[in-house]
Amino acid sequence: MASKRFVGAMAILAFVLPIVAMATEFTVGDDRGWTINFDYEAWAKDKVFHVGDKLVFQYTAGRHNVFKVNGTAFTNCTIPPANEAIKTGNDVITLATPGRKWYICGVNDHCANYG
Ligand SMILES: *[C@@H]1O[C@H](CO)[C@@H](O)[C@H](O)[C@H]1NC(C)=O
Ligand SMILES: *[C@@H]1O[C@H](CO)[C@@H](O)[C@H](O)[C@H]1NC(C)=O
Ligand SMILES: [Cu+2]
Repeated sequence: MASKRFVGAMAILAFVLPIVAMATEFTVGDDRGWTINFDYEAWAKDKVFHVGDKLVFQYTAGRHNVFKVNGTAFTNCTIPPANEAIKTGNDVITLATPGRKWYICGVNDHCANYG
């Protein structure tokens, strides 16, 4: 199934490997944080995530949010119910299990970033 997403979409896929001795904290998007028009695919590509590591999503509360979704919802930008949103603006998510993890922004069309 072809992705409908464009470069700059607020959607991130992390491959999480088994636990290591020292956990790492990753600020998603580094200095840019969680925002539109940032290539999260490229950001994640050269990172190695392990169980116990943390993903920190930083943004102005209200502008964006974070939903943990499955691969189908990630591919289709299907936004879960609003009550599942993580939305403090400094959202720390601990990678608790190995495998693929998907996170998207549920505000407007940020996930697909149609513009
Ligand atoms: C993905 O999540 C959606 C919404 O929660 C659910 O309906 C669907 O069955 C899930 N798909 C898989 C492959 O788990
Ligand atoms: C995802 O999108 C594809 C292609 O548009 C569609 O065929 C499929 O039914 C969608 N899946 C869900 C769970 O919405
Ligand atoms: Cu957003």
